[in-house]
Amino acid sequence: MSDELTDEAAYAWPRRGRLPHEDGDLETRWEALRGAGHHTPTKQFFVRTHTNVPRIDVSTWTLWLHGDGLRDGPVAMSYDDLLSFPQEDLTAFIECAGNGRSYYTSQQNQRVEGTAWGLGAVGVARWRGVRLSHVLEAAGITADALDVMARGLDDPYLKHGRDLGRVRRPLPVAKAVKDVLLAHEMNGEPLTPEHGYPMRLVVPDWVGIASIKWIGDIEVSTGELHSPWSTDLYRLFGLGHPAEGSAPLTTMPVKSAFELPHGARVTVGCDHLLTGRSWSGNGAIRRVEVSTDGGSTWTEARIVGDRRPHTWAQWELPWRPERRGPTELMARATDESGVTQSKGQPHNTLGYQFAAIIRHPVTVI
Ligand SMILES: Nc1nc2c(c(=O)[nH]1)N[C@H]1C(S)=C(S)[C@@H](COP(=O)(O)O)O[C@H]1N2
Ligand SMILES: [Mo]
Repeated sequence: MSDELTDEAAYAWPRRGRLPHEDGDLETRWEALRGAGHHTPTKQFFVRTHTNVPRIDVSTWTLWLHGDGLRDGPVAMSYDDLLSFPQEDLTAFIECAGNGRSYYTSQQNQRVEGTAWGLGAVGVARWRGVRLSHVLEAAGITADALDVMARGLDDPYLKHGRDLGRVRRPLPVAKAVKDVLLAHEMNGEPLTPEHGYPMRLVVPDWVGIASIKWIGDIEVSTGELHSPWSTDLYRLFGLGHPAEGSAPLTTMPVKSAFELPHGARVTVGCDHLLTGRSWSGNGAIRRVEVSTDGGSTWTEARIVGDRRPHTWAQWELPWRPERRGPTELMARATDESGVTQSKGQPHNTLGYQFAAIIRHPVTVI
């Protein structure tokens, strides 16, 4: 069995680069991850930016910490101050809350608002930086601090003409001190401008909006903090949800994707190796099953390499299609918490957290 598809026609679509969306966001092409190693190459990592990409000079940049949750008042830390803390590496995915949004429409015939992502608004990188807990301790965080709120240095965000201010979102102190990284490197290089240079938060397992890029300040508060990104956005709205929306979204649910273009053509009677990745904010992936007949029968895929929390599991399954014509590939994963991807996803108006099984059309020729 070769580890390449025998049919090169399956890769007639561009393998490199990213798919641009109307609003300027860039989506990773899943087919380009085949053979790419565990981490998403930085040049292929999706980009989600609300406004602009600020150009920041590290020699004058500081991180400003402030708020009533600091014992001795505001603190400013330079880039070098932050580099003097112990450095840590973390392999973790960042995933937009709206990843998979287009499937509400294409699979469920529902209207949703926001970037029409396929499944490529997720990426895994090796992040290097300092633990936010160390920085907060050094800044004198009080025992009764409840929330922190990081804010970006990108331009204020205008939504339907309303100025929502700079991108910012509260994070409970409990999560902030548990496993959040203040990262300055991505895959062994300084962060690129589009991914948050000089520093960004990496909030493992949570909605991507928590991982604030181009961080400029952090408010530390003994009371609850709010921003439009926790009240009007990144909650579930619509039928079946409270009028004010669900609780602010946190952990990303279990998902799976094939490293193959939608609409790929594969040759009948030949050996193919289906490959893909599954990930969950609720822990490592326990099991992945694949169907090549539109969900009638399922076979367990072989997990290749490690199963770890905060990152995806890679998997493969040999396939020799016996009949010509269109079919649908499906993958469904089960995560450490015991949750398995299911057939449908309850609707929400902003199209967040689509985690149902994706029907991946291919044609056997
Ligand atoms: N300052 C700032 N941080 C931000 C954003 C932004 O627009 N401004 N976008 C957020 C969203 S919605 C996501 S999904 C991730 C995307 O990170 P990436 O562009 O590095 O993939 O960054 C988050 N952090
Ligand atoms: Mo996002």
